[in-house]
Amino acid sequence: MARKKIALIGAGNIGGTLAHLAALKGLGDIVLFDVVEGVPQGKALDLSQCGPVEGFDAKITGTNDYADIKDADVIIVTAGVARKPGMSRDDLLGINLKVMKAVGEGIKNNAPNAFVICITNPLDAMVWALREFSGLPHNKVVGMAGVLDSARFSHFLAEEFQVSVKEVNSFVLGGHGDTMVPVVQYSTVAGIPIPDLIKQGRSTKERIDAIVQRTRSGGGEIVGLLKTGSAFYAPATSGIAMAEAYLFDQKRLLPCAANLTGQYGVDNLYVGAPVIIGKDGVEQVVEIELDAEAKANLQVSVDAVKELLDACKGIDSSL
Ligand code: TXD
Repeated sequence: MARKKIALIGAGNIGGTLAHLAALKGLGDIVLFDVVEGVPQGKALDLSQCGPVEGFDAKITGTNDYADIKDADVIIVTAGVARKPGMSRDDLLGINLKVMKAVGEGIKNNAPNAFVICITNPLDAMVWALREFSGLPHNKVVGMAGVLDSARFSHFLAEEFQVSVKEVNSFVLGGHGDTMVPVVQYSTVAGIPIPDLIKQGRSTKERIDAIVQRTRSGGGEIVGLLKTGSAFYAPATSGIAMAEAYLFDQKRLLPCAANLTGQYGVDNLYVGAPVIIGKDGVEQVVEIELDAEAKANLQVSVDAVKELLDACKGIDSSL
């Protein structure tokens, strides 16, 4: 069987880490695309030279030409610019919208059958715009945020309860940003819901509330420490988990930014929700019963996403 082809649009911090992980995990041949000349080629050569040490034969190439992503099976998009001091949110939206337009057209013309995972911020707006510009079916375009946000939540919970991360299962829903909704009700340690563990005296509501807050500002905490960029190891790992669910038809139930069609009272909007990912991409959006607090928080998050989309439509009249 021919090797799968993984195209990574954006060869920055996350793009490079995605390529490294995809090669180590033997997911297929890898094409790194970027608008900057030399960077994808240089990273591809460096990564190729891991092959003899790690024992992988994946072909890793760098390019500035969309023709090279032809017939890719999976495309992960991290292309864009980060917000710089003095840049308004709308300035950033305008720049990254243009990037999504170019990427969407590149995908439409070269790899219309791919499963596309968008990581670029502001995530919920960019994944929606990328879907619009590429014209791919909604089930084949998905955004990565919930897997990362849940990983952060789970990491903090494992520390709190002093157990292996393997025992922790957690869910973060809604938009990617300050309004995300870590769902305590459905987060468990070895199947035991967090509220029950609080009742048992293993933690307190105040401590869990603090963890929820730390999860919400998890990206900012890392930016504050790094100063020159944002998190990239865990975002890349999370993107790869989604790619694997598709490539290996794993039917994993993962929180992803997916197009909702009435679920959670949301219609035709990309918002973080639990979805099943398998060989057909997003195969199902799973609705879970939320308590009043989570429901209200999700509404705030959905409203924030809607506001972002309205801003996008104001910037690009073709949307
Ligand atoms: O949970 C999440 N979704 C996220 C999102 C978690 C962490 C970071 N998140 C966002 O991912 C972040 O805010 C950025 O929007 C993306 C990529 O983050 P990364 O850390 O990889 O950014 P870099 O290192 O700046 O890389 C971006 C690359 C860089 O090499 C640019 O030259 C390239 O994107 N770029 C382009 N590539 C292709 N096409 C176009 N038009 C283009 N413009 C810039």
